[in-house]
Amino acid sequence: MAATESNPIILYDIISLADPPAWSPNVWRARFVLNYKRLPYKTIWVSLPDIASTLQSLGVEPSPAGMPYTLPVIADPTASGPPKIIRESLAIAQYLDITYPDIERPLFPNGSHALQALFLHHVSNGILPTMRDLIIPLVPPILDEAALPHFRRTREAFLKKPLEEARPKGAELEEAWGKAKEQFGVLDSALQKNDVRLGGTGGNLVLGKQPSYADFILVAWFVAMSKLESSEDGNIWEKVKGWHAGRWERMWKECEGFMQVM
Ligand SMILES: N[C@@H](CCC(=O)N[C@@H](CS)C(=O)NCC(=O)O)C(=O)O
Repeated sequence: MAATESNPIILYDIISLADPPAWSPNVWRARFVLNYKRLPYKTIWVSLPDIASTLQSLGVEPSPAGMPYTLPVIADPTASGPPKIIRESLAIAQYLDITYPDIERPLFPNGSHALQALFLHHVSNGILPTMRDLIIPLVPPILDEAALPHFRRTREAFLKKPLEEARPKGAELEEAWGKAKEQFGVLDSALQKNDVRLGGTGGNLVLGKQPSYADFILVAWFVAMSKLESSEDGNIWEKVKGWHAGRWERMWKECEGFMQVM
């Protein structure tokens, strides 16, 4: 609990050619948390192929599952001794919420942990699998040159296809968007239960009017989508934001106050 304006938390983020350079949806989750909790922080920008060496220099061990070194990572200064290094977006959110309690702005308000876990589960396992072929092939134009070979190698191994062939076309493209919209529809039906006519609080967020981590995990993806363009679909966020009577655009607007890039 030692971060101050002059000794801020360091957020390691992935650089891009976008303006501002923050594009990684997983890092946006951590950025939303830092901004929402009004914590002093500073970004260190890292090119994708330099993530491993940067994290090794901080003493981070390779992850046993998935990619060995990923961002976000934060370094939280301590009163004496080395900073505390935290990896993984959810662990960072939980750590910051506990280490820097802010009764006005809890990320996980009492009683909402299970609901938020279910929301995160659906975003990760319902929505994202339907979006990956639509999104990943669109990332190269926003990457710095040094990152391109790394991105191609790792993503083609994951997609099991050349990037140029991974995005669906024609009727398959329409079908892919339909599947993605269906998964968003599951969240839309749940969020409709916040309606005042059903006894809810109203509002455009998962917990109604009170922001929480669940909003940030979804809007982090919207921010990433807003940086991506396709010749068939135009800007990806522009396509998604009007779905479900504009619900997602309203959610974005509620989170706009927490989008600073420090
Ligand atoms: N489970 C991790 C996933 C993080 C992740 O996949 N980050 C990506 C960027 S969005 C990354 O750092 N990739 C490194 C690479 O591509 O080498 C988290 O939630 O923090």
